[in-house]
Order: sequence, then C-alpha cells, then structure tokens
Amino acid sequence: MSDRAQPESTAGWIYDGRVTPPRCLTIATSDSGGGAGIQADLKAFAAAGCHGMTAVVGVTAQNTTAILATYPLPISIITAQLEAVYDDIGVDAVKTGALLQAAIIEAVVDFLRRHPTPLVVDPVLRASTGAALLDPEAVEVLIRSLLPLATVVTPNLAEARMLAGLDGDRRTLAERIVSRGARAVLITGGTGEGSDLLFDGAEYLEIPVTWVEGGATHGTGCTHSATLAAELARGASLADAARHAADATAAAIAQGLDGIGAGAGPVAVGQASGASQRVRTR
Ligand code: PXL
Repeated sequence: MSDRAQPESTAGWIYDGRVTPPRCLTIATSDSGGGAGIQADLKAFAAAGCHGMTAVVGVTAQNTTAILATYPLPISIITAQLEAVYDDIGVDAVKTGALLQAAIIEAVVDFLRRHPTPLVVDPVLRASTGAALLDPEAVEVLIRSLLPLATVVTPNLAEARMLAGLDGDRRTLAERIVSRGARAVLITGGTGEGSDLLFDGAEYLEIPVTWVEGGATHGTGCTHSATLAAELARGASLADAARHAADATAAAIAQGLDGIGAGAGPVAVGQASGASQRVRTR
C-alpha cells in the first residue's frame, strides 16, 4: 500500500494521480437467477462503492425455487482467474462464498497463502432451498486450511455449530471457531436474535440488526459478507464494517424483489428509492 494514498474526501484511492475505487474480489459460484452467489457479491461491491472482480469456481443452474444443476470449474481455470486479477489489477479485500469441493478450497488456499489479502470467509454449506453447495468431506478442509487465513468468518448459527464441531451458546461457538484459526468471527442472526455477535479473540461486540420480515431473502448471506469485505477494502475497522454490513443487508431485504420468481425473491442492495417503486404488470 506504500504506493497509494487514501484521500480524505473520496471513497477511492489516488494511484498514479487518478482516483480509483477500492478493489474487491469474490471467489464463489454463479447463481443464474441473479439473486445469490457471484451476482449478489458484485451488486454489493458496487453498492459499497468498490470495483468488483470475480474468480468463478462453479456454475449453478438456479432460479428462486431450486438449484437444478451444479458444475464445478477446472482448477486450472480458477487459478488462472486469480492470477489474472492479482497480476494486473490488485485486490484490497477478498471474500469466498460457495466453494463446492475440497480440491477447489485447496487451490484457493494455496493461492491466498502466496497472496496474503484481507479475507472474509462466508462458509456456505447449502442454499436456502436445500441443495448442498459444499461437499460434506470438504468441511474439514475448509476448517483446517481456509479458516486460518480468514480475517473474519461469517457463519449463521447452523454454520457456526458446524465450524465449531459442537453445540452451545453463541459465545462458546465463537471462541471455538477462533481457536480453530480464524482471526475473528461474526455469527449472524439467523434465528432473529436481534444482533450479530462479533468476536475477535479478545472482545465480544453485539452488532445491532434490524430484523426485517420479508419474503425476498435470496442472497442475504452473500450480500452481508460481500458488503463486509467491501468495507474492509475501504479501510473500515471490523466493528464498523460489521455494522455497515448488517444495515445494508437489512435494507436489501426490506427492498427485496418479492415479485421476481415463484420462490424467495432476490434481495435488492443499495436501491433505497428505486426498485420496489417501479412496478410492471404482467
Ligand atoms: O447464499 C449462499 C449461496 C451462495 N452461492 C450460491 C448460491 C447461494 C444460495 O442459494 O446459490 C451460488
């Protein structure tokens, strides 16, 4: 970062005399329905004022009701995307989403060990419609190899139990996850608890969450973790990034696109006065 300076009054950086936005990379899977995965991450990056980039690890044929097919990409193509982005553009923060397979996790870990970057790990196990987005035998690989690289890991309660390998209250789960190598953990609401719990190995912080009853929740977790990564890329503290991610996600559910598809519609991030007002009859 020595060759760049962050200006006081803009969202970007000055590089070679030009203002450029912070650069965020998602390493995740495509959702053809546009609600979750890579597509949600790019929208969240843009809403947070960042330049979004992608290393697509796989593709789903998906809509609001189901995942109909999942296809992991070859490791060589995944690594080529990472090299292309890092070699030319650079990355201020990275997030991982659905990684599908142990071999993909190993390739991503191998690359990130050689390219240390602030890292948000969203430990996606399955879609809300039920389909698996990580092989069961890959869970151990994620815990053993990816967690120790994480600046912060963002499980919901069910995922936190899985990462901890035990049950207990949120503090017990958070302590166990940090002891397994993550620098910090942010356990998201899930059950309507009223707050997310951030633990950095030393202090607990309750992050207030506005609980929104809404039908359009597809992409909630992706939007949350991508916004968190974007805020870290902008230089925010973990606590401020967590607050902003909670607020942006609640707003995205409140503005969610109920009318898209027959299932849970996609969240709409960063569209405070737009999408829900433009009604089209069909
Ligand atoms: O929200 C988790 C998630 C991540 N990635 C993909 C998904 C989903 C949920 O459906 O489809 C591709």
